[in-house]
Amino acid sequence: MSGHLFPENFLFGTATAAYQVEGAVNEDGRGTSIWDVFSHTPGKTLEGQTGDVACDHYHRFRDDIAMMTDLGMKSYRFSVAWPRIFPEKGAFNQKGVDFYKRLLEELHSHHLIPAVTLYHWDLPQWVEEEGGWRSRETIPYFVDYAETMFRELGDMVPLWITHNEPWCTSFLGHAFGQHAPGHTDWREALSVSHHLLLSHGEVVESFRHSGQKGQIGITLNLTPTEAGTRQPDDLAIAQIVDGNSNRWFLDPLFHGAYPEDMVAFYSQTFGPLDFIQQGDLSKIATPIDFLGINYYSRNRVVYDEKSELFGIRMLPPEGEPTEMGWEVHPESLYHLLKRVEREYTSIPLYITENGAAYEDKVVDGQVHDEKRKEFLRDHFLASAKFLQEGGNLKGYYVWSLMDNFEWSFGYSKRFGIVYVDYATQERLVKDSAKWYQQVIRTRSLG
Ligand code: IFM
Repeated sequence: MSGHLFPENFLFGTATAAYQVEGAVNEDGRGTSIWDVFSHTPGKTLEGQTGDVACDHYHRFRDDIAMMTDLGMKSYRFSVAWPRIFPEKGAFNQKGVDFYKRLLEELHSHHLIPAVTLYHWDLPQWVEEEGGWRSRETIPYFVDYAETMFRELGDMVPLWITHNEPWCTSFLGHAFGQHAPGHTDWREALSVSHHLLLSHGEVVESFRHSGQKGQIGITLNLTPTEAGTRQPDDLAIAQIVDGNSNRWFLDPLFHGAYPEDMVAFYSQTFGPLDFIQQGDLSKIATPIDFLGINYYSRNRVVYDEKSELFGIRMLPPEGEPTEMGWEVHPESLYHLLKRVEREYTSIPLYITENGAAYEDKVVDGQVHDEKRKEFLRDHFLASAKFLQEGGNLKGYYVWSLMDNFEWSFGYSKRFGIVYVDYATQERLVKDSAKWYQQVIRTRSLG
């Protein structure tokens, strides 16, 4: 393909999240989040690493924005740390809001368009102590926080994202125990997924009533799932995995109903889903302005009666995986975008995250991250194909602007297109960032 692959107003950017980059966990009145508690609990993260300092973005955001500007970025996706705004129950913290005002003003002065995520996993600990996302009572707290943000920052934010990857909050956090708060109860995880979706719907409703000018959507991590063979058992298990990863979120948001096969499967396995109340589904399906998609890899699965996870066995990746062990499969991004368009919605789509962790080496002050460049090129090509076929894709955020705290993996996985030396906080622009700069400038892939 040659010429301009991306339209002139295409939003090229990078993404980060508060707990992964900000640091400054005890500054300006920030309260404790579930990730502070989790990462400080022995055995929960690699070598006990925490986000206490992270990339020190809280203090270095001006330099980081200057760097994004030099790289020609059009947009920056970041998240607000809820515990900076409401550190304790009923306590509003103006200093927390002021930080995000400074950040937004700096972005505006550099003509960078902000995309702001309200919830990227750092629940205030006081909310967790009242039952966290397991409790329906958390929804009004989230609505209150969101309304505060709309009021305080609304003039400066054109794109709002309610939740980032509710699958992770629900299942990594409450079924697999790998994320905060580290629970291992599937029934709980299902109630969490419902409360997250419902809180999303209520926040969208409230956003509409507020008369805000911006747009609002949600970001899902979607993982295309294929059966390893055409055997009925394998096809059936692939259907369940697809139901859990993708349809459990897409169906209620766009069709106003949970998928029937999954409702049957979950209620047979875990008992009645009585946390779903009359009227909830229509709230969840409140129309949104765009859908954010985070895409990293695909799943291939087979049925294995020995597997304790409902008979699911994941097949190993084909080809060389990334440092996360994830298969590299750009074709699945194209098929995923087509599926969302065919089965769910024609509203604008954004790839709100895509990227790869690879082991990076600094040689003479340079990082020649060929694999990441190739990964990004192939995924950009897949999305360009979707665009050329008339797909409604409006932007693409590479995960991540810079290396950062990769949750339970600590600092061991580097996703950045900018390298961070954690000892000095020095930033080094990797080759992939220089390549991305050319992509943005030429709107083609060279
Ligand atoms: O680092 C995470 C991010 O917080 C959410 N999406 C996936 C990324 C890579 O694992």
